[in-house]
Amino acid sequence: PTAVLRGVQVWQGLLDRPAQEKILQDIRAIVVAAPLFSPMTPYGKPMSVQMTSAGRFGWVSDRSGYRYSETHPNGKVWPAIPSSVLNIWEKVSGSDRVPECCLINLYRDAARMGMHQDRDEAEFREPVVSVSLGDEGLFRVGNLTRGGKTESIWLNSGDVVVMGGDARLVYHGIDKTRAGSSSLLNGGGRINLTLRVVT
Ligand code: MD3
Ligand code: FE
Repeated sequence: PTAVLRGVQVWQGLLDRPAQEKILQDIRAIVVAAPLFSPMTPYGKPMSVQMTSAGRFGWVSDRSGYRYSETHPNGKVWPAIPSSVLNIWEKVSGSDRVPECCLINLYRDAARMGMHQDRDEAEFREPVVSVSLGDEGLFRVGNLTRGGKTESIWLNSGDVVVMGGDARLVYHGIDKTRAGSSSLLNGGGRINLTLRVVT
């Protein structure tokens, strides 16, 4: 990694522009089959980030809460995770397993993601791998419990982040994105992919 924040490994510039464009092309096909949606929080307010997934499981949220589901809210199974994305997992995860979910987050305008833990997966010994595409996003890493000091880093298009070991359960979020900082996405915005083992 080129940077480590509280055990979170950041591989800056891992993906060159052609690799980013290939992944984006694959993501576009996924979004046609599994349209983006704004998940409803249990409080009844939609999240500012739009989401969809690929893989055996996708992440959904509705009045009954957050959970992994084998189907999109439209009732269909999720598209497969493309090899362009699986290749990244193989390179950096150090895991013997295959990812079962590729969550796709789209940040447009003032979308952000508040500080949270990822703990809906059954196996915390497996890492989470994240891929940033498009506009820069200000990523914040905290602690194993809510509150306390935090560290931040701007994630650029092509950066890959690995959360494994003790870092797997740290609080983290995206405070904001920098509009116009990348020309990758038509219409601007930031896409983040997270690869996870769920079961
Ligand atoms: C640290 N996504 O989807 S990616 C998420 O950029 C999520 O969309 C953010 O947090 C985004 O849950 C941040 C980096 C990331 C992802 C998962 C983690 C950092 C993590 C899990 C544990 C610790
Ligand atoms: Fe997260």
